[in-house]
Amino acid sequence: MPSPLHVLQADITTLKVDAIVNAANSSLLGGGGVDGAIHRAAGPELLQECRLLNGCKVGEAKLTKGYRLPAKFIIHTVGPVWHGGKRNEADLLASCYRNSLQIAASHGAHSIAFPCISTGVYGYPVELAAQIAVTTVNSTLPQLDSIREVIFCCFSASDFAVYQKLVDAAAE
Ligand code: AR6
Repeated sequence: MPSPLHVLQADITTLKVDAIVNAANSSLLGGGGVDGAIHRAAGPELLQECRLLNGCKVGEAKLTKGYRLPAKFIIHTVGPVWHGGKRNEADLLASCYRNSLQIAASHGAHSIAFPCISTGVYGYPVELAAQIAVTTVNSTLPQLDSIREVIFCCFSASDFAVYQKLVDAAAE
């Protein structure tokens, strides 16, 4: 069976998938990085819907429509800020991936794309974050029948290389 895991170097706002994941902050009212790019591309209706969600805790996920994006849904999750690894960052980051997949599956999504959550402004080392991303997706997918494709959408060539190596190793 072909692996459901794929790695791309792309702007996540351009992907034609059922759901893209946003690396948001707990206000869910927008910000910089991928969050800013998603709000700009989706249009102002996204902020209106986000205002009704009452924010989101670290490690949890909430779903909105995709509005002007090619993606049908946006799943907003809040990654942990990196404090050196001793403040439960790994568990919280794993929860982001698990909860995002679960909410996507509960809305019937077949394909989902993740950015490298927490590895920008929030400072999580990309190698450590990528290991958690790949391991958590691999362990969660068998419980979720609807999801057939998971894309790790990397912005930089160096992030792409990190993920590609891990995904290749996981497929062996
Ligand atoms: N497509 C894909 N990936 C992107 C894009 C894009 N268009 N733009 C940036 N990235 P960050 P965080 C990558 O900082 O660390 C926001 O202000 C980026 O290169 O967006 O979770 C929120 O509101 C990096 O690899 O998210 C929060 O306050 C990855 O996305 C805070 O930043 C994540 O970087 C969240 O910080």
